[in-house]
Amino acid sequence: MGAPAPTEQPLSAYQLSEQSLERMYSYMLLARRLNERMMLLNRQGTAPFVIAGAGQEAAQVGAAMALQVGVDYLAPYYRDLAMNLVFGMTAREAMLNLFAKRDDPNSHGRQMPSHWGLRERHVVTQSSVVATQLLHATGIALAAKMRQDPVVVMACCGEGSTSRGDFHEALNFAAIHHLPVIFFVENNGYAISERVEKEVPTEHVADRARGYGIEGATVDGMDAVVVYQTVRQAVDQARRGRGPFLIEAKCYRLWAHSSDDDDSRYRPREELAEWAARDPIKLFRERVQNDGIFPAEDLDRIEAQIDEEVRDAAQWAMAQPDPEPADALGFVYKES
Ligand SMILES: Cc1ncc(C[n+]2csc(CCOP(=O)(O)OP(=O)(O)O)c2C)c(N)n1
Ligand SMILES: [Mg+2]
Repeated sequence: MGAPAPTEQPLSAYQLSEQSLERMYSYMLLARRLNERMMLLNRQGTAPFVIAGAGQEAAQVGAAMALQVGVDYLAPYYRDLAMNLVFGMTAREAMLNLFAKRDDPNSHGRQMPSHWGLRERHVVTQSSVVATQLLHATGIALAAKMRQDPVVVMACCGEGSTSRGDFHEALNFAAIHHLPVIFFVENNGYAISERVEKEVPTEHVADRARGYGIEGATVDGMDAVVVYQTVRQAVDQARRGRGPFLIEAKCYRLWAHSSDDDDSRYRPREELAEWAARDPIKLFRERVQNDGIFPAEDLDRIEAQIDEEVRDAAQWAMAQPDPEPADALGFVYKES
């Protein structure tokens, strides 16, 4: 799969405030720096397992910023660290999750790292079985519709997960009942070592929307602003009762599948280099600078603050307590 051609539109053509653009950059960079630090800790033997979203930050931040935090629901998948940051997760909490610490707000150390979920922030808990969250999201959207709550649910997965029955059942049900769900597929080209051509028979994942009579769109997932614009429109429609939308963000997994994978055994280095040249964070920085929105010094300042935040988060989280053995059955079932 080749990298899509970037858009030539200046940022001033979009209706995004400077503050929103700064938030976009900060969330993307924070996610990347957290992932880099996590991988380092893994290689040092301190963190057991890392599954990162490097290369998918623009897709994740653009999509999550189109939702109303505090109102809408997020059913993320494991790579969606950046989405969780937009929904309020802090760097320290992300590190507590990595180390499976007692105070990890996601599962208090019960789940694997990157299995998100926090009721107060409307982030739906997930299992390791890919695509199950799409059905949960559809159920939440049904409840919202029955209660007449103006809630939109964002259900995320990778393109490989769209081959599972759950994906098709979720789209079918959501389409029939006009439910407010955005199915957001982060097409990063691979399902572990399997290339997209062996996962999906159509050119685009979004082509599948037609089979369910719903709208679909394929967007450049390396461009946070384009993703935001597309998702925003779909969210507004869904909130007005127009039903579900399937959005495919074409991005790329810049790292191996996980800290336990060796991608050099199956992925051509030239392909990786082609996509790495379109690193979404590098592109965004160049764009806001070239369009005269932020001077380099402002961006350097943001970067320095984030580096400090990540260093602090890792050190602090490592020193936090592990779960108590006596508490092993806690946080599994609802306790009144
Ligand atoms: C039902 C199921 N089958 C297989 C797996 C093992 N598995 C974990 S991640 C993954 C790849 C999923 O690929 P994709 O949906 O494209 O997401 P990506 O990891 O590329 O972001 C697989 C096969 C699983 N977790 N669940
Ligand atoms: Mg994939």
